[in-house]
Amino acid sequence: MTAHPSLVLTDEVATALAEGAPVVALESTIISHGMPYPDNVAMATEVEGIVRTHGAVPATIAVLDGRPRIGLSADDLELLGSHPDVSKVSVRDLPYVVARGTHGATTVASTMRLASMAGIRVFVTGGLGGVHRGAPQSFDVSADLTELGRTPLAVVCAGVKSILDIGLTLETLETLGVPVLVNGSDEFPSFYSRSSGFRAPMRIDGAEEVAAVLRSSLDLGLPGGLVVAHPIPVEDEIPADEIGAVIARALADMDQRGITGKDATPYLLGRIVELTGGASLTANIALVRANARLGAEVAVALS
Ligand code: PSU
Ligand code: MN
Repeated sequence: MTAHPSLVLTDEVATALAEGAPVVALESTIISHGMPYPDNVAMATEVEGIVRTHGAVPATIAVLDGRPRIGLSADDLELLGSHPDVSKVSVRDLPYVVARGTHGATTVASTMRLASMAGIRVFVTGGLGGVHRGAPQSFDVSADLTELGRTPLAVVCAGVKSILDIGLTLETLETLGVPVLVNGSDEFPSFYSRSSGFRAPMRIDGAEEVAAVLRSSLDLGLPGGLVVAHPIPVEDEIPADEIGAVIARALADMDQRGITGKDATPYLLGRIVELTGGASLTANIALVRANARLGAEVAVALS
């Protein structure tokens, strides 16, 4: 397929896609609103390197000066990590930032959409958005889930954080017709921890098996994507009870400050880093590294 004409691709990404070479999409909200500077820029740069080392071309996605960009330079990553006026852009925000010519960091949902418009089939991130705790009252359900139901792309992540309601998130993914694969484990992971108390909806072992499921989904003409949950490496894990107490505190602080809507996830991520004295950031970076490697292997297996 040819990329949508509104997208701006780097030569490297355009060539790789034209040749059917492996390409891995990466999101930018994790850079601008998910981690502090300068660790965020270092992480983004390192992750691109890991994707390359494992044989694929990285395509970090963002909107810069109103233009949806597929593949970024080192200067672009620096801007996304440090510029104060980069808004968090989910699918509903895309037309607004494009029309106004401003900068936007793309979430899982909008990155999926733009990647798919470019012809990319594999996407690596840290954690997925989902159904927030208290959603039966607040209706706060991430557009990441809706997008997974309608955009055909494999999303490699470390599961969902227990800042969310993991059970309701898995139920919603089932309703939306999204396969949830867990790599190498019978339990769905909860980002910082390999355990969550929820069984893996479907288990696979290795990149070849992920690629086979993705190919089958595409062959069947199913509209949606796949969640590929990759548990954090054992040596980087934070025990569930330890991080659970921190998350409870962060959620209470958020309620007390009256933070809701699109500001909820960035606030919680930042507060957890503060409350753990940076330990959560170390774990977060470690799991993204592991995901980058698996994602590159999936893209290679697919090509
Ligand atoms: N969860 C994380 N790290 C993140 C995000 C979620 O552990 O960086 C980001 C992703 O970009 C995700 C977005 O798509 O937050 C979800 O935001 P919301 O809950 O507002 O949909
Ligand atoms: Mn939300």
